[in-house]
Amino acid sequence: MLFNLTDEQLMIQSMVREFSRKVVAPTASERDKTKEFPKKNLKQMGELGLMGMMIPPEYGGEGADTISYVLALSEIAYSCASTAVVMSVQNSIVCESILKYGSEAQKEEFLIPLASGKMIGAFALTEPDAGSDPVSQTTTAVKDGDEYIINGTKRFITSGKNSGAVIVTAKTDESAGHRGISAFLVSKKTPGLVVGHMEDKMGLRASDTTDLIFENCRIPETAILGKEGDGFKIAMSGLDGGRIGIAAQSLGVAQAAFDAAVKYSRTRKQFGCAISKHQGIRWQIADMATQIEAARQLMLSAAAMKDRKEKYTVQASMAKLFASEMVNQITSRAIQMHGGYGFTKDYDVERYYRDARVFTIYEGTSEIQRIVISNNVLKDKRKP
Ligand code: COS
Repeated sequence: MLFNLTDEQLMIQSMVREFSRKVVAPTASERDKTKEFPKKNLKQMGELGLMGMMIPPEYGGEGADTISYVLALSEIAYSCASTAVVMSVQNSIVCESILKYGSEAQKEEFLIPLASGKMIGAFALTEPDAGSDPVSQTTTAVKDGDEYIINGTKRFITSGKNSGAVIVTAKTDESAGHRGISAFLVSKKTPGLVVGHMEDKMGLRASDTTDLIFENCRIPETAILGKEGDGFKIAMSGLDGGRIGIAAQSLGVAQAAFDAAVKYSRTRKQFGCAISKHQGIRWQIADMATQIEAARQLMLSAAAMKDRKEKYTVQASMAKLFASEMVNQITSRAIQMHGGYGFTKDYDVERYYRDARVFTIYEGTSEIQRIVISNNVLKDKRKP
């Protein structure tokens, strides 16, 4: 499929590119060292309409399409992957799930501040012993009159500390498999909900990743998202959109690493000429450019399918699988092209390499994407 981006999509891409390079990039390396959450940048991104891009204006968003969103997200990831992951979780799995499944009251209370960037959102599915297999989660939500009582621990929650609201999944019926999981939209101020251990990660260091602990956390029954038993479906459909976002993050970081490597190859001289004159380097540049372009097309294709309201689960998995594996190769090659300098903190490629590592892991590992894709090809579900 040939993508002719519309004037509006190109305008959004160029506006975000300018903002990202001028405002987000200059402090990214420092943030990586200090682990300071990019609050100021995110506030400005909210003002630019980047925190609820696909949400209609009546709920505080921009009403943009998915293609515009992935273009914008790639541009933010180009400068700072930590900032991009917060934008990604907020736009797709948080805002879109509330838009799709939330009540009017939930939209009023949470979607409007989230989509306009006044509040940060989190999504809590993973647990210490339930990652790739979310059906094995043990967090429970027990009905008590017109309330639910939630107990359990969620792990690796992006924006766990800095969020104002969280979508949490919990079992409302422990004997019903995936149909016994429900989702709830919970204010972080709720008594019984505490932020636990904060991870010390190799990359995405300015994005906070924490445990969220629910201890007899009482929420009103109106906090449910959708209806009882909808939680697994809400998570899976949210992850479909989220996975296109990981492809966009991968693309942004890959492009940044590639641009840095090309620039370096033109200035670094060995054996009497710029290393870009050596065939070994030229072939690497050609392969890297081709891999990036292939990932871009997969990402745009999945986004276009979502915009056309077609079923895009498999294409989202393909885009995520290919782009996240691609960026790990590109960032590694970019370091190799920088030689010893690439191994130092003086060059950004070292940060890109660390940031990219999680892309083949979060929102479904590469192995999970292969399960989704092969199930679809074989029309036959695998044995776990
Ligand atoms: N959108 C909406 N519903 C979906 C869906 C999707 N993409 N994928 C599955 N479902 C629904 C199915 O329709 C089915 O519902 P019914 O039984 O009501 O028909 C149900 O979910 C179960 O589907 P299925 O049996 O295909 O799911 P599996 O248990 O075989 O496997 C995988 C699902 C492995 C793909 C899933 O567990 C998964 O994605 N795991 C990774 C989780 C993950 O990404 N974790 C990281 C979280 S970071 S927030």
